[in-house]
Amino acid sequence: MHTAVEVNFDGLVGPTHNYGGLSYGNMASMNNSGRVSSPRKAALQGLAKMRALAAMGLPQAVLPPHERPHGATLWALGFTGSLGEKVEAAAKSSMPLLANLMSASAMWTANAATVSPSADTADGRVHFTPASLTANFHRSIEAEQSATTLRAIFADTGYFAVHDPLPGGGRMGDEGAANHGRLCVRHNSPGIELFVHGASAFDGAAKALKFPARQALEISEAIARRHGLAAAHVVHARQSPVAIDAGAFHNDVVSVANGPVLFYHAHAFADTARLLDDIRARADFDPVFIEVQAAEVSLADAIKSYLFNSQLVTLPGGDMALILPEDARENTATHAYVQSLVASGGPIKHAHFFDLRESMSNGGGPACLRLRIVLTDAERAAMKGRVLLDDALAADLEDWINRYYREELAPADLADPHLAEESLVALDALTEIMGLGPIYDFQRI
Ligand code: SUG
Repeated sequence: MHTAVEVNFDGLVGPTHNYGGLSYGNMASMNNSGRVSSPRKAALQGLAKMRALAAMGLPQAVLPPHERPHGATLWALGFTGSLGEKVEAAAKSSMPLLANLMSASAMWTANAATVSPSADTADGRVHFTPASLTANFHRSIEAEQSATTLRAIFADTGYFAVHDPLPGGGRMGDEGAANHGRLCVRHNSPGIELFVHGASAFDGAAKALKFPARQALEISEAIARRHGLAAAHVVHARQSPVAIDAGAFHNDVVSVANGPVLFYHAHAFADTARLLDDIRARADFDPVFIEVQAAEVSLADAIKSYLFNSQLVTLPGGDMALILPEDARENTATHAYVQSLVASGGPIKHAHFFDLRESMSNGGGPACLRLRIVLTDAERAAMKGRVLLDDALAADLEDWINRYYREELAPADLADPHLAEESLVALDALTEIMGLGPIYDFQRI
């Protein structure tokens, strides 16, 4: 029997990281719109988390940022001339439009794709569906690059199937692994894949919401079908409308699964009792449900502190640990809860806090920054490129960040044609470091 491990693929924060106020329904993005960002700090904070998890003995990998500004979309929108000229013309036409094309939002790789491990799929390959992310324009332009990058790394079609993003107009949204979890006892045997949706695309329920329900039931069902998952191993659950309207724009803001554990807020799901029954009915192991009551941590505190946007990981010795943002330590109710949780004698025995403020200020916590990919030894060996983080790669990435990234970025700087040039020069150098070949459009023209 092959061993299989979960590899966390973190998104490297791109050189144009900024606060564009682009995500309606995401409180942090809405509240921090227009603030001055620090791309360098953001990238270094993310890298520090990757290094720390690798040092805990957890397999860690990196996904590169996307091309920003997005030249192909500038061109498609009728902006012509050199890159600098396109950026200047776009800035004159609409700064909000330019902000969309400059966003470094691809850092949140939990939204890059939904991934099913080979133990779960009919053809025994790892299946990927890059997310269409159609709920937000700045994120919808990620889909094509995510597919290209995944195909560069997971190029061996004997082991991997990287599908095209699903069609998505209207409410047929796909937000990737942020609405997907997997329960299992061992990664190399079939797990239960948990798909969470905001609403059906067609029943009108989403219209009653204040904030968008980003993931459609029909999309989750399509992914389960095309990945070849056995119906007996799939569970669909609906997000609670209350959670969406309180700011849980993705389910991973209010729940996280790892191994046999589902850790979630009492208000995360529309029908919790049914979800737990569905899991119990399918599990050939004892699932562990850790439900946090509103009296312990209110929904508002959970969303503000990102308690559930932690990474729940299994350490090499078998203990589970929560990887939390500093914000969860600063929030009194959340911190008290975490202290009681690790002391309770349950499976979660450790809590580690990381300063991820630059990403958090756009609504991206530890779990948003990583895409979990379960791989057997043979699949891991079949990956292309220098993506697995070791000390040497971490040192090269740190040098690269310090060399190319700006210390600060104000909203008006997005119109600076030099920033656009700097960004592409940096990405060109990165593909050399990561041995990925010409994955960006600008490298192929
Ligand atoms: O899609 N924020 C992202 C945050 C994604 C978090 N990911 C997960 N929960 N898995 C979003 O709302 C804000 C960008 C800005 O406003 O500049 C943004 O896109």
